[in-house]
Amino acid sequence: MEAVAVRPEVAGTLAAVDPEVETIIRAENRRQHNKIRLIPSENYASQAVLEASGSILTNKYSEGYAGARYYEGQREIDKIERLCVERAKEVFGAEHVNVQPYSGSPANQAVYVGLCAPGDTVMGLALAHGGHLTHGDRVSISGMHYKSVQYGVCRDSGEIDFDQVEALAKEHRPKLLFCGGTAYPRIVDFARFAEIGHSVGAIVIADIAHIAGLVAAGMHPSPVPHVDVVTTTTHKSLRGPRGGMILCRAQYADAIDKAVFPGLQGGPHNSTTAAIAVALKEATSEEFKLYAQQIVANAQTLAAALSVRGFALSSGGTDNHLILMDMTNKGITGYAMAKALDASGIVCNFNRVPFDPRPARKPSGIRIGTPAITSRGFGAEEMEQLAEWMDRVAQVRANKALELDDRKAEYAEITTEVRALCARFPAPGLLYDGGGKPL
Ligand code: DSN
Repeated sequence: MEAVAVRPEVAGTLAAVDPEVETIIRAENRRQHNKIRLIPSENYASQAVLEASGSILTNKYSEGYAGARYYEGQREIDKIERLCVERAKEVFGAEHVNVQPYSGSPANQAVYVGLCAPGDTVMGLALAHGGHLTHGDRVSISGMHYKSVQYGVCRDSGEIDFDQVEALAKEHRPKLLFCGGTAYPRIVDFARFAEIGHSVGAIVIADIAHIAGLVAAGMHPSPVPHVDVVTTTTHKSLRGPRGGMILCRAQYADAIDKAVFPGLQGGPHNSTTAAIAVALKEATSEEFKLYAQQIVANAQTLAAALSVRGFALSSGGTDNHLILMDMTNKGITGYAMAKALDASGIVCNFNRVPFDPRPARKPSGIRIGTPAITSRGFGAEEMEQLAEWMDRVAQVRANKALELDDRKAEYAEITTEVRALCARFPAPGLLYDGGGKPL
């Protein structure tokens, strides 16, 4: 029998079909290996998560929920979604879980759509104090379509100003009270938020996107016993694919599910659902518990090493995976520090610090975190080395006597040292050749 001719662009690998895209992915693979990635919301997903994420489940449409879809052919997809939901319920102890939100912002938007109406009053931590755009910031739909009241942190401690939260809650009686954030280095007192919110009749929502992995591993207190709804992404400290979840009490299940579909979204991304299920399985392992412990240990070691070198840490340190610091006392902006670090092989993001007089595009601070570097095995020794490099970079950037070329030479020297360290720590999920070199 003659072989059936298969069109090469269908049968071929990515490299054969689209070398342009393949080349870019390879370059990003090398970047993720060669750089020290300190953006606290990023990580390295495991090979197993990546496999599920890139699977043929992406070929299927599945509007609706398991057992009640609008398309036929859902036998396997229903199994995947049910498995994912059951694992999420078990990991977080939740009554109901929706695993379909495309990411964290759509998850939060579904809470607004499901649990309040445009024009209602909502409360959240201000973006400039460590909250998220979707917690009521004026440039986000959450601040445009709802009457947003924003609370902040105390100027002296850098911790949530609960007197303000309480006073604003009593004055404005919000329908929704959000807690949690994206640049808050301390334990969030979910019980206190719940007490305040419930005393004024608010539905209380905890956004645990950043700390979901720490909560899963017991390294941060869980909001589930206290609040009504929990939202999260799945790709930060939880180390899954890019996705979102909503956990809620049974009484809100129907409203949340309807808000996600058909309120906001069409078909769920089934390959993502499968990959979330894999990440949740990984999160129950002993190895993951040790990983989460090491994330916090590394962040605290790094915070101490930076403090000793005179860096001004927001709230004085960290309880979690994240450090926020003001570069003003080092004579540079956070923007300048982030660019200088990047030129030295160390990747973070510039960030406003609480009460920052500078604008969001050129703020005073930087935000760093340890989930990704902990995934590749960095420990206490590497944290000391990292603080040393960061100090060198800050000094070089602040030294006005240095010519640009001298500055670049210093950054290049640090980059070489960074690469040498990274070579000793292959990262999960990246592509390497037989000799351990990134492809
Ligand atoms: N972009 C995420 C972060 O970096 O924290 C929040 O959406």
